[in-house]
Amino acid sequence: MAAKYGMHLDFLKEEDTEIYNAIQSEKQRQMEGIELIPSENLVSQAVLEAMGSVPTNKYSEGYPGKRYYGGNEFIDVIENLAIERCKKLFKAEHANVQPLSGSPANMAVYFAVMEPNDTFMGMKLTEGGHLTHGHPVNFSGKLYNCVQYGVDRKTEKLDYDEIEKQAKETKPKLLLSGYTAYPREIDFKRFREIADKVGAFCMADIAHIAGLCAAGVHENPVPYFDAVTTTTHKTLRGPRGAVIMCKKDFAEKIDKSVFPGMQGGPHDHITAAKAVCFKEALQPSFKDYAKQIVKNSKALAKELMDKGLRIVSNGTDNHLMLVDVFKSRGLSGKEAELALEKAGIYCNKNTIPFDKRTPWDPSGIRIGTPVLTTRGMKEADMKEVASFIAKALDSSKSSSGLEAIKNEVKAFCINFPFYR
Ligand code: DSN
Repeated sequence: MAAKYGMHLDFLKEEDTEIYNAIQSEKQRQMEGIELIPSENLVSQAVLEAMGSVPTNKYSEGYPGKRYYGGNEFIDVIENLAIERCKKLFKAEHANVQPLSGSPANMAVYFAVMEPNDTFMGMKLTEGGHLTHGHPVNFSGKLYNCVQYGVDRKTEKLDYDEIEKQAKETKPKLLLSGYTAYPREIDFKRFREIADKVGAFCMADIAHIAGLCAAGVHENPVPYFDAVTTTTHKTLRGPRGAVIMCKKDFAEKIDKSVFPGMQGGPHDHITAAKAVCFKEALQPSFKDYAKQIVKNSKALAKELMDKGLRIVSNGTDNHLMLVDVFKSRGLSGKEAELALEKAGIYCNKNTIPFDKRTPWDPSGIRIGTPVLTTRGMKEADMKEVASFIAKALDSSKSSSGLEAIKNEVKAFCINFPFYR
């Protein structure tokens, strides 16, 4: 089977062999391994080319039609295309495509609608939230009075009645629905209702599930939330970066919060790549891709459960799942991550709800299917992937056993080429 895309690095090869070699080795690692980190993906050649192009040379502080530098005629074309495509894809009233990444995107929204010490509500990091959702070591937990919600101890799923109760008690100025390690579908309508009941600004961070929302596979909160942030490089399959979408009423404040409030010159080559990514996600084939991500994820969860591995909340509705390796195999998340890595299978250690272990060496691992689906794998292939995972976990103490699995993984991956 032929690879889908090539990489053209001829000048780099001539000029800087060390970096060229490291990039080639990284490409080989990506192609020869099973990539299960659910926040990663493989971008198309068109996205790669846009990222490696000359808009990187330009300064363009400001917004289309109102820049602080000359010579932005074509950068305006690029940014306007990115904005219009983003709005179309997510049915957004307004889009800011300049945030450099997810954390600054969240920060820009907080800065636009809250004052220091205001109260906001977000999900606990250890139960599926993100650092920027109010963790004490992060600016969000330091600057604001953070009320953290979690999952129900028994179901390991969100308990919307409990969230409503907490919101009524604490009266947050902003209610955030956002997750990096939550495997279930979100009831965004219920979040909106809760926010309305307590008069909170209603925000979502859909970084992980943006591709699913854009494709209509999961509900898209953009049309009725006040503001929604997302990174562009996860299920959305674009360049590293982020966008903020919001109601027209908040557009000016949020734009000002991004620039001049926080950021300087936008990364125009990345804006170009975001525009390409949105165009790709608007194609009918992207809907099939997003559906297949979820089909693969459900198939993988079932196969792993059949092998006696406990999956948090007993399954998944989206692109990811949490495997309780400590309970199922007596391995810590760190030990499991390392064993899998030695077998050419990549994941990240992750806390599971109510974890008694530390985030540095927790009880679980987080795995997902966006990359495998991009490579063309289907449900039947998840059987193989699950076998490799289980075998590697069971061989965690045997270097030669893990090395042998790595060779099998490589032979399997050759059937799903992507970059030449
Ligand atoms: N680091 C990202 C993730 O892996 O989920 C979130 O920002």
